[in-house]
Amino acid sequence: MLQALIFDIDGTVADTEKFHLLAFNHAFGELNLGFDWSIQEYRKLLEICGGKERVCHYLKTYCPKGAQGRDCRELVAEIHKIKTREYLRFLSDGKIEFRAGVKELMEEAIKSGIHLAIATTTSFVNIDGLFKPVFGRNWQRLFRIVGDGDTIESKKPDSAVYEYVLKNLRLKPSEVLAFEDSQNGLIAALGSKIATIITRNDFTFFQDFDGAALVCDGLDKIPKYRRFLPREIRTPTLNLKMAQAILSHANTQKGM
Ligand code: XBP
Ligand code: MG
Repeated sequence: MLQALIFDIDGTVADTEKFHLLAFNHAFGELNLGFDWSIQEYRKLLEICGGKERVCHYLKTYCPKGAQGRDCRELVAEIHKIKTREYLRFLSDGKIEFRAGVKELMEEAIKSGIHLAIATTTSFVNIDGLFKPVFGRNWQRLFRIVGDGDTIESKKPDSAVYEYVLKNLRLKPSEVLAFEDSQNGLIAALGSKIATIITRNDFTFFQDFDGAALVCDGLDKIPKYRRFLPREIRTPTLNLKMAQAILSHANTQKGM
C-alpha cells in the first residue's frame, strides 16, 4: 500500500538545471576563469551528480588555462560558493517555479496522510529557496525526511540517499514511490528497489530509463492508455489513486 512519495529536486520538482547552468557560468566569469559551459556541454556534465563534483571533474578533465596553478579544492569551493549565491538569487527573484502537477500531488498526499520525503544531490539551501515561496518558511514540517547533498556523502547514481530516506521513513521499498528526472536518479532509486516515475525534461529526455515504473514528460502528461491504469481513474494529471495503481503494478511485476 502506498505510504510515501519521495521527490528528487532538480529537474523533477522544478526545471532548475538551466538556472544552475547560468549560475555556474556567472561564477566562472566572476573569477575570470576564461571558460563557460554550453547547454550541450552541461547536458553531458550532468552525468556527474553534485555541483562541486561536476566542477572538479571538469577542471581535472580539461585543465582550463584560467584554472592552472590554482589549488583545485579551493577553486571548486570558491566557484560553488559564488554559483550557489547566484542560484539563490534566481530563486528569490521567483524565476523558478514548480513543474506542473507537483504541488497539487504533494498537497493531495498531505491531505491523505501519505508521507512526503526528498532525495536529492543538491545543497539544502537550494531546496529551502525553492520550497519557501511555495509552502512557506516552515515547509520542512511537511516532509518526514530530507536527504540532500550536504548530508549524504556519496551522490547518485549511488543509492545512499534513497537508503537514508527509506531508513528514516521506516518503510519498505514496496510502500513508496520515487519521482526522478534523470538516469542517475533512476539508478539510485532502483538500487534501493524503489518503483520510480520519471518526468523527463530538456536535459534528460534522451537518457535510458529502462526499469522505470512510468516515463512521462510531466505529471500533467501521463500517458493516457497505460493498460495498468483502470479506465475510471485515468486523468492527464497524476493523482494519488493513479500513483497507487502504478505502485501496485510495479510491485506485482517485481513479485513484491
Ligand atoms: C541535481 C544535481 C545537483 C544540481 C546542482 O540534483 O546533480 O548537483 O545539478 O546543485 P538532483 P548543487 O539529485 O536534485 O537531481 O550545485 O547544489 O549540487
Ligand atoms: Mg534530478
